[in-house]
Amino acid sequence: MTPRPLSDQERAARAEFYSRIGANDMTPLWEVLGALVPPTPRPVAQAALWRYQDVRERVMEAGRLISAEEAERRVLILENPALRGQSCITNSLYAGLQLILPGEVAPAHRHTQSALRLVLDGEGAYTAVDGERTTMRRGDFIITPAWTWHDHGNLGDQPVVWLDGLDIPIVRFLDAGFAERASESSQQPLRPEGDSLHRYGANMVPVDFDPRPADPTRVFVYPFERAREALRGLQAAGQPDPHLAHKLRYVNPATGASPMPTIGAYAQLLPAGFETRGYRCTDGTVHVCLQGSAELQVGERVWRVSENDVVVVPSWQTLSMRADQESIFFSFSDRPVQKMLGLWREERL
Ligand code: GTQ
Repeated sequence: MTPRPLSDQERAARAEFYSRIGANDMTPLWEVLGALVPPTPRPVAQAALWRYQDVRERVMEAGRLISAEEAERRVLILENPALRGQSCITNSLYAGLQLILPGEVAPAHRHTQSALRLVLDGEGAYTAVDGERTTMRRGDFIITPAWTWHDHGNLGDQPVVWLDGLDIPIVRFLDAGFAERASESSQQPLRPEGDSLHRYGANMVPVDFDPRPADPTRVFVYPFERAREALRGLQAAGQPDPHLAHKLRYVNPATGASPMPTIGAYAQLLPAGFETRGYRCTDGTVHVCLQGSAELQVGERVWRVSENDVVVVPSWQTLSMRADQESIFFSFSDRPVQKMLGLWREERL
C-alpha cells in the first residue's frame, strides 16, 4: 500500500508524538514495519571476495608483528565490507585467516562458540581437540565443537594458514558466551592421532555409544583426501545437479546431523566447463575454492576465483558458478540453525 500524502500539520503532529514517546523508550511500529517484516530477506551483508593472492602477504606480515602466544590466536578477521567493525562475514558467522609459524603454539582454551578450520596453506601444523592431535593437511575440514579444549601448534618448517569459521555472532546475539584458558598451553595427548576416526569415522561407532540428536560429532577431522575421492566418484557416475553440480554435506556420522549444531559444511565439485543455474537460499554462505578455478556470479557481480580465494554470498542472493577446470569448493553456513527453526528456504532458478 502506498502511503497517503500527509499534510504539514499531520506530519508535525506525528513527529511531536514520536519525540514525546521517545522519552518513554517507545517508537511507532508503523514507521518500521516494512523493514522489520520484509517480503523477502534484505541482508545488510554484501557479497564479497578475498583473493588469497592479495591477502596472504598481509597474514605473513601479522606474523612479524605479534607471536601466536601473545595474540592467543593470530588471526586476521574477514569482515564483511557492509558490516565493518562487527567481526563478522555474515550476520551469523565469523571467518578469519589464522597463521601459525614454525615452532609456535596457540595456547589451549575452550569456549562455547563452535569453530571449524579449513586448512589452506603450508604443512606441519596440528590442532588438538580434547586431548587428540590431528595433523593439518590442505583442504582438511577440522572442527572444535563448543566447550572442547583446543590448541594449535606448528612442528614443521613452514608457515601454516587456515580459514577459521565460528558461530561467534550467533553466540553473541544470544549472550551465551563463556571461555577459559587452560593452565598448560599445549594439551597432553590422551589418545593417539587418528583415534576418533577409528572409533567414530569408519561407518561404525563403539557398541555402547548412544549420542543425543544435537550432540556434536566425535569425528573432528574430515580429511580432504576422502572428500575429494567421494566427489570424484560422483563425477565419474555422471549426472551433475543443474544447480549444485556434485555437492555433499558433511555430517556427524553417528547421527546424520551437521557436525556441529550451529554450522553446516559442504563440499562441491564442478566438472570442467560446467555451469550451474542460478540458485539462492536463506543461509548466507562462505565459499572457499580448494581446487581449480571458476567464475562466480553473485547477483550482478562476477568474480574469477582460484585456489584459497574466499567468497561470501549473503542470504537470498543468486549464485551461479562456472568452472574453467574441474573445481572443488568448500562452504559453510548457518543452515542447520535455520532448518531447526523451520526458516530455511531455497529457490532454484
Ligand atoms: O582457534 O580457537 O579465529 O578462539 C577466533 C577465536 C580462532 C581458535 C578464531 C578462536 C579461535
